[in-house]
Amino acid sequence: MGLIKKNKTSKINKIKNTQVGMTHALGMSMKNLTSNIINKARDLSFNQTTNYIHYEEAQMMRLIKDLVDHILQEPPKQEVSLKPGKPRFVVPYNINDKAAQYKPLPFRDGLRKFETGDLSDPEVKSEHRNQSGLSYEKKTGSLFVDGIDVSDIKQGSVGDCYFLAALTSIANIQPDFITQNIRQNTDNTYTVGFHKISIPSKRVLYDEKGPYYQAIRETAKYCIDNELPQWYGNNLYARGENSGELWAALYEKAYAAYKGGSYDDINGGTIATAYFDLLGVTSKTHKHQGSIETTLYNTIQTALDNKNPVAVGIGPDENGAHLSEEGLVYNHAYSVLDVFEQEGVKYITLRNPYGYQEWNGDGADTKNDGIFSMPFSAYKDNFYETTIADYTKYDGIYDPYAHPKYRLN
Ligand SMILES: [Ca+2]
Ligand SMILES: [Ca+2]
Ligand SMILES: [Ca+2]
Repeated sequence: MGLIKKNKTSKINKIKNTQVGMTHALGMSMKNLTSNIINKARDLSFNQTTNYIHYEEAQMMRLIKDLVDHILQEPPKQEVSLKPGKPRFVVPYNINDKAAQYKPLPFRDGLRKFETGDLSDPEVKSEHRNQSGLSYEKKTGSLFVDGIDVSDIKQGSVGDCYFLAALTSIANIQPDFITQNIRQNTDNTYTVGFHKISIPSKRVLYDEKGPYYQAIRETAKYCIDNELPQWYGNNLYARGENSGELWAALYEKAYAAYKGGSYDDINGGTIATAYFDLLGVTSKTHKHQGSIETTLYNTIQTALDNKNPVAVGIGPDENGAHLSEEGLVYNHAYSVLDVFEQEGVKYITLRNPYGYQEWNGDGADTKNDGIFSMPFSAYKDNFYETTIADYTKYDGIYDPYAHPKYRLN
């Protein structure tokens, strides 16, 4: 048994003050719990004769244990300072958690390596550097106008169709991902989240195939301002249908910062790389040559039903032509928006990231907004391979087979 004399209110107050001080340090959510504990301690056993509170140590210990457990569950409120060279963040991605499969990767407070102020603006493409009419200017507008849709993204004068086609396919199917991975900061800068694979330790691991390094996925956030390369007053690179909507151009600018600090660094790439950089997941590519039409159609339909983004690439023309006779752009990437059947014919709906220049064969429409449908058989024949961001299988963090360059044999 322990004793607290109740009429010595100063002692109660002292406890209270200590608790309040602790509450302040730990955050408001602790307040109720600590005052509950104080009240419970008071009510435990007030002895009218002795004017003392008699309390069972076991009871007090339980209360204190509850408090300690609660403290331990509380995430740290202060920012985490991280040593360079140490892994910043390992995402324990549970592939069996169906709900998690479609969740965007959220910003994690406390991981601000790339948020300590504005990064320098990426250099424009080398071919643009000495051209007149070009300037880097603050672009006023809103991050989002009328929500997110595919027309918010139009490719400019850099060859990042693979990135913008991937981004468009995400905007089409998972618009919440976009809103959660780009945000405006209070100082009018913007932060965009990407993903990286790195090797946190040179410790060699072994499996049945031999030695490998463990590769992990990290989140990497890039802070940029609203200065964008302008060409006589218009965005030189990505822009939206509405010139006052900034998110696509800012996403692209942050991607240039992430890929090396120049728009040259994003000039050319693969859809699968873009999906990894954007979503942190591996992709599956389906070569069209030799594939079975129905199987490919069903695979794409299933992917879209499961909200897995899909994009497609078309190879270069043998003779170096820019456009096919039916209006497809060679050496280009398109977003896959939908598949459907009409009167027994299978179709696919695509979008050219240019925001114009459409297929003019069977199924063509008259609105030149870059979105068009074509028979699936023509899709299979004209395009080279379909890439599906693979949420449902494996995200590639810990699997050395998904990242063969980390194998040591
Ligand atoms: Ca700047
Ligand atoms: Ca919009
Ligand atoms: Ca159209």
